[in-house]
Amino acid sequence: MVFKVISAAEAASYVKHGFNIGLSGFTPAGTPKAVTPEIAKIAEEEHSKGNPFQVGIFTGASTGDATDGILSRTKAIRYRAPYTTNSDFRKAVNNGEIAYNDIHLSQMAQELRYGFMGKVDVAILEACEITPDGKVYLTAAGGIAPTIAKLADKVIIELNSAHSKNMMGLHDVYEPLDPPYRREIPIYKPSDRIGLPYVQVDPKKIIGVVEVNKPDEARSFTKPDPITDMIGQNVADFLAADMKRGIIPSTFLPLQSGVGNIANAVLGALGRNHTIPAFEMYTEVIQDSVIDLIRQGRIKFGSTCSLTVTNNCLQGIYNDMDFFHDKLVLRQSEISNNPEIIRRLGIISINTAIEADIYGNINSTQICGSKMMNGIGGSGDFTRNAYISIFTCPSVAKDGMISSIVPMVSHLDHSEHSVNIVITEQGVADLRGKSPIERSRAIIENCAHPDYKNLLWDYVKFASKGQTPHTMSASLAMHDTFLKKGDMRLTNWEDYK
Ligand code: 0RQ
Repeated sequence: MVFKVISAAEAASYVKHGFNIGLSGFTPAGTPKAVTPEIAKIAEEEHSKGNPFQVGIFTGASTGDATDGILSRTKAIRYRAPYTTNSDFRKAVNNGEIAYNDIHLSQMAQELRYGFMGKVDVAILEACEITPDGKVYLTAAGGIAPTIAKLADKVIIELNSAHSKNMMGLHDVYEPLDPPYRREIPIYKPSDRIGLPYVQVDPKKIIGVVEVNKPDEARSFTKPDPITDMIGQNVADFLAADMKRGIIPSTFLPLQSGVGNIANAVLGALGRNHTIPAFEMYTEVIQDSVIDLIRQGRIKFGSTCSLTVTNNCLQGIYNDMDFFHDKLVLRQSEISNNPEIIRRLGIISINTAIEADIYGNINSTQICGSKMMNGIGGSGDFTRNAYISIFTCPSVAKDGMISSIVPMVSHLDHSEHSVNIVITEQGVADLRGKSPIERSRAIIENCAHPDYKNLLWDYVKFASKGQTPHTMSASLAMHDTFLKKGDMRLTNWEDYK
């Protein structure tokens, strides 16, 4: 190896208080795992001496405990962008200890290039191979790797032997030019390849290579339950019906699907519905369910930013790379989530809401308006540009004490102008071509839980008239009642008139 092999601790010693660190990966897939715990140790040591030590973190999306978890617990993060799912990070953000910038995933790389978030001091890339001239072959995710490698003063490589070198060739690395020189991104179908299979890093910037053998911190999802199964079934039935009446072409359109149990249930139901032909995915995250459907021939091709799969599933892909190499491509988030491509390809997007309001506005990120849950992720990139944008959620949360359908969302991520379809286990509200009042009827009638229907109808009856009827003193009364009494069902409109 022409590059110096260094320990994770030595690599971490290059990171100073106030640095901004760029990380490869997207979800725990492809995220560095050895150097960041050593940075946390330095933070602990410095803090014990009374010295400040905090860094900024730039990533593709969420990471794992070895990054967001450990660094949050040791109070080593000053600033971070974008999406995250870590509970320790969440606590620190909601306590006001970390500045969290929850931007659209497609914008992360370009906002770094534009200089909106300050300089990148060090980039840490997880690789399965590196050549003497600085060709870095990434592992299970594209993230923002080429951008941080280009912008950073110094680069650290985590060469992780837990990832097979069979990964070489799966990535398509392409960085658009910035305005005023940007051209169209020439992807015309999900399987188009437009770039290189590696990230070219200036060898002079590479501090050293840390040899690692650590699998991704993959999460396994709980099995679908009757509620997520019903949501999945409703999505599949809706799409099949739209295809039957010619709104979706008979060849079908590429799908994007978010992450989590509902997404898994939706894909399972789509796979089982044989009136829907084998389809393609143009998405940001591929979970185990997609890999199963590729093996079954129900999904023809998957373009993604990450393989957020269980370690068993990932090993299965590595072992069967002869089968998978022409059925998968890994891209950076700037390309997998690019609005231009999403609109051109006519993607059907399926994402998860925390709550939807009766007019079709969606909150995906904040509980009761102020407590951050995870972040917007790629849901905005896809929703605003989709051929059909779908949001799913159970009709109630916390054993029925919270209705996911409310008069007005307590925080807005996706507006009524972008949201086409809302689906709960109760049914489907098709909002296309409808006025706000027509939308409210469809959402309350088809999506609200029976415990909440009358409460919501009563709100509509007494709301002040207008194009989007609302009474300001009552629009958030269900949330207010939950915060005061612990159950939205106890809302009494008389108290808010
Ligand atoms: O709380 O963890 O205490 O049990 O929220 O909800 O039902 O387990 O569903 O794991 O899919 O998460 C929207 C957060 C849903 C997620 C969200 C509580 C509920 C539970 C989790 P507990 P579930 P999920 C993909 C693209 C971002 C947007 C997106 C998400 C916890 O899907 O982060 O899709 N989406 N991005 O009890 C209070 C409500 C609630 C509520 C749910 N109305 N009020 N609590 N919960 N609804 C990501 C990427 O781009 C990589």
